[in-house]
Amino acid sequence: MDKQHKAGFVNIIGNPNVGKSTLMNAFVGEKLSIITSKAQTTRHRILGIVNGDDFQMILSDTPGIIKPAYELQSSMMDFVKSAFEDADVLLYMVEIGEKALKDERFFDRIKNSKVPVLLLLNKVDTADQELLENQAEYWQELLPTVELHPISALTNFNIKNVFQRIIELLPESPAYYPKDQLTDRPERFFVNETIREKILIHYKKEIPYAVEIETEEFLEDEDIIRIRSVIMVERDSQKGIIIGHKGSALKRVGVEARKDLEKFFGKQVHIELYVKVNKNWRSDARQLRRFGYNG
Ligand code: GDP
Ligand code: K
Ligand code: MG
Repeated sequence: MDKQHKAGFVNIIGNPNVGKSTLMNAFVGEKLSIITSKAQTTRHRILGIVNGDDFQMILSDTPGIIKPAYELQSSMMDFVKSAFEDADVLLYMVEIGEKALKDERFFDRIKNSKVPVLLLLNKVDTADQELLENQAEYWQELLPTVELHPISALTNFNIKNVFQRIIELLPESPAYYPKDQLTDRPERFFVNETIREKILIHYKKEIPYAVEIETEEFLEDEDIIRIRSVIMVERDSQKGIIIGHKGSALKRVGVEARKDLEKFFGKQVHIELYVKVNKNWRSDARQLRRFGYNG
């Protein structure tokens, strides 16, 4: 091998629903991050790792840029802050039609970033040529020093070029993780996120934001994985809604999560779900840490 090995951390930031998870998945080529049409799905810092013979790209999909309103969200802001600190390349993603943030501090951060920033204008598949040109001009005027790339994470438009450009920008470094490792999160985390995705799809919006999931058991046998997960809610009334009439709603979550997990692990999965009331998990800082928000 003549070429030097490159490796580094690539952080994707941007508002909810601009397509960060979709881009990460396009890069990684595996469904490691949770994608839904509702905002604020990705509350954790998830890493996907893309390996080549002479590179390793470690991607993190940070939550959206959200103003701190209560503790959970301020913990999310910490992730956004750290995106500027531990990245080797920063991807600032915006979507067609999006107006720039009014937050001057954020814009100054982008302009003064010591880390190279690529501005990714996503969802160009939804725009005609004129709109695309307008949008590109708009962003280029706001951030003249930042390299702009129009992309479509969904249809893979310009994804290869951006990928190559990121590799160019990565520093020379040995790999940080073993090359056969797809994610640094344990299987339980993936189980939790899969269950949470089903809850996001099937319940009205106040429910998903009131739940937290913990997988208490993950036992892998030769041909079956046995999983037991608890869905934590804040109130008894929410418990009732989650369970549904004669358990039908909870059953649907379990069946759909099982199907996804069987696909992902390539094995038969048995999943047992139950619901527990745990008042105020949201504002309890210790609880937040336990669920992984602070580290
Ligand atoms: P995130 O919140 O930034 O992680 O956004 P997601 O990746 O979850 O995407 C939010 C929604 O936008 C989903 O419905 C995606 O399918 C959709 N989306 C993402 N990228 C594109 C794109 O390039 N074109 C179109 N038309 N939709 C996209
Ligand atoms: K989302
Ligand atoms: Mg996301």
